[in-house]
Amino acid sequence: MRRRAVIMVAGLLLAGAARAEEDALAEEMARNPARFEARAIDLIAGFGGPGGLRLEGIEAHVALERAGARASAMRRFLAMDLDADGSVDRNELATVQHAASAQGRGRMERQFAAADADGDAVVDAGEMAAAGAAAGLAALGEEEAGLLRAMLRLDANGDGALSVAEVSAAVARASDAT
Ligand SMILES: [Ca+2]
Ligand SMILES: [Ca+2]
Repeated sequence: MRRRAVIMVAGLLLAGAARAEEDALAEEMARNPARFEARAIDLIAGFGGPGGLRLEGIEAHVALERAGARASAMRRFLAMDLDADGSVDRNELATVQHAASAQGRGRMERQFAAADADGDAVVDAGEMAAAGAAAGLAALGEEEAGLLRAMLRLDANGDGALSVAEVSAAVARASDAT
């Protein structure tokens, strides 16, 4: 009995999440239809196959964006690892800061402090990876990823792929409605 209630609640929550995603999609479309359409068409061109954009294409886009931001963040720390032992300590930070602009010094200080999760004045390999992961999520967050995945709701003929025609039709419908 209780289990059934749990399953029902879980089902309601899932339905709620799907609705929230749908609302977010409609909102995004209404906010700036032309920009939404352009972005969707770019995604289809960049990550879609012959039939259009599938979920795998969206996931590839999300992963690529995050990997780029992750690599940039990790590269900054790797460039400070002067003795190549896989971690950055305060001495290394100070040496690198010495050669940087005043603005750069402040930024490095903030990045170092933010990455040093355990506060031991060393950014170790695990903390570098975590800083990279955080930068990836900051570049393309879960909310935005959910919105991109929700674009597949515009797949009007239900073949699992979103075409330019389907996007344009959905945007036209949304514009008519407002
Ligand atoms: Ca080092
Ligand atoms: Ca640390």
